[in-house]
Amino acid sequence: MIRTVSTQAYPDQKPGTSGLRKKVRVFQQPHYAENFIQSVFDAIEGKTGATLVIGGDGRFLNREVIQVAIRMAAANGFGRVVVGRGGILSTPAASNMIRIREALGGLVLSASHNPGGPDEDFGIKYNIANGGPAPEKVTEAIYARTRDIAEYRTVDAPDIDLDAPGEVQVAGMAVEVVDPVADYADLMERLFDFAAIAQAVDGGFRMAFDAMSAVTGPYAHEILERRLGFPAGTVRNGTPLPDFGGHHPDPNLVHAAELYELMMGPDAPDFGAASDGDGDRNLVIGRGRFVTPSDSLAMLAANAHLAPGYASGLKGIARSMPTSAAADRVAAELGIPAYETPTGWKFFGNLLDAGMATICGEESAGTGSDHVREKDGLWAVLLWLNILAATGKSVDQIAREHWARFGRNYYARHDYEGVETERADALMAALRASLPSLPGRSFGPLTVEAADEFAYEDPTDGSVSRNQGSRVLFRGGSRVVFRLSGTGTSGATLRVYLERYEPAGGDLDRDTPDMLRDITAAAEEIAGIERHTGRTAPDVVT
Ligand code: G16
Repeated sequence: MIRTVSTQAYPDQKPGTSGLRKKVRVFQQPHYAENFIQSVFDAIEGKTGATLVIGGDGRFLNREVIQVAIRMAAANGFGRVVVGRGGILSTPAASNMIRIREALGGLVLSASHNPGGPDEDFGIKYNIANGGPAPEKVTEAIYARTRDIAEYRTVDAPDIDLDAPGEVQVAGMAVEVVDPVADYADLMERLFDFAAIAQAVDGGFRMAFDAMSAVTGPYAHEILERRLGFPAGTVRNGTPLPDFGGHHPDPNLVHAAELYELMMGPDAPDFGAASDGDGDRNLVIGRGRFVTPSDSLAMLAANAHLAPGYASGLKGIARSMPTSAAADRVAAELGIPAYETPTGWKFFGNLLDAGMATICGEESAGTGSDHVREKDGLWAVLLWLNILAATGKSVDQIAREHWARFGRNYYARHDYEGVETERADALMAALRASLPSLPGRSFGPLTVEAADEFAYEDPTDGSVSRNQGSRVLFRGGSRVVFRLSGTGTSGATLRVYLERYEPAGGDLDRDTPDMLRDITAAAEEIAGIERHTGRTAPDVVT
């Protein structure tokens, strides 16, 4: 019954910031997906009889790879596969499913916010038993296996009907097709005060949610419209499409421009939000007020106690290094620890498991908590809704009051996309080499206080991750961080993170580009972006 298929290793299957992400055409090479899935199975122990969760964001190739993965799971000894109906599971819902089904792990098929379709992107990520992305030691073992794989195991069995809920057998392994939404929606209902939000809706509170034709559509319809009573039409682009309707399912001001226009316009509803391809990112905009992801983390942390799930307070707050320090100020005031990790949600898992942190967030539009082990777009939206309902305040009011209390971290990220890899590497190498000489030097009105290459020692297991971005800290709390993205699929993306701290009582409601002008100029001078890349301006500013 089990068939062993000979294969040849591919040299390019190194998982990035979040799993293996490549063009669909790359995944369509013979045995490409099979090699990676077998390498995952070979790198993990305890498969015999275990449960595996499989689901994805519905993008092009999702269903095909799920069928492949089911057959391979049967051949590799799993006892049960739990798969979302239609092949759908948002990333946070997959994380929840792994936890509640006590699965060994899960395959999450997604390239997140990257576009989908035959010429676009696909991805496979392995999550471990805590529901979170595999830590580096696991992804390194997977990568090592991809380098010398010579065969994979599968069974001869027909495709299962992914749209028929219920249980079937595949070569002696049970496959359960489950409702992808219900368990997740129930979890949200336990964490948040749905009655208070529903009452606000009754009182005329209005919102717009853009699901970007991606995975959160069914979740948002169920939670926002059915359970909370927002009128039909609140959820826009709510049907997941294999190519996301040709759009880029990235909830930022560039790709969710329509929502932004609406929220800044005369007929803006009270609250606007969007989520990405796989449902783990969020964008939050109040009427006339955009909230940066870094600020959103800080404001959510400062007000989380208003939601029933967090009424007893937070144990700690964790953020990725390039995320602004706004959350640290909240942690200091709450008297709880603040952690600074490398970019990548996988670094939060140990802190959450150890009960050291409750809320985590990243500048890349990700926020979440210990309810699952992934960032969670709708969770962030619901916590905002809970806070707005409990306080009766607007987003703008919450933001202004927050800055008046903690000061404001003006923040922007400049992305230079599709840069030739060698040029980007040369820029980073030159920058790294220059770091020791920077302290004491001035760039316009700014003087460098410290400059280093960020390294992280995990406080729970002592593992060390080096080369996680170059940071230049200026006197007074401003800084610039440079790193190359680990999620792109063509060339290199240079990310430049700019931050300026303005203390309480200072200029708290100014234009961000104005406030960051000096730092932006210093970043160019320090890294020679134009000299190395030929680019005079970023492609995306978020
Ligand atoms: C992934 C990771 C995040 C990370 C983001 C950007 O998000 O899970 O932790 O912040 O990529 O990473 P990079 O700067 O390396 O491109 P997602 O939503 O793409 O899974």
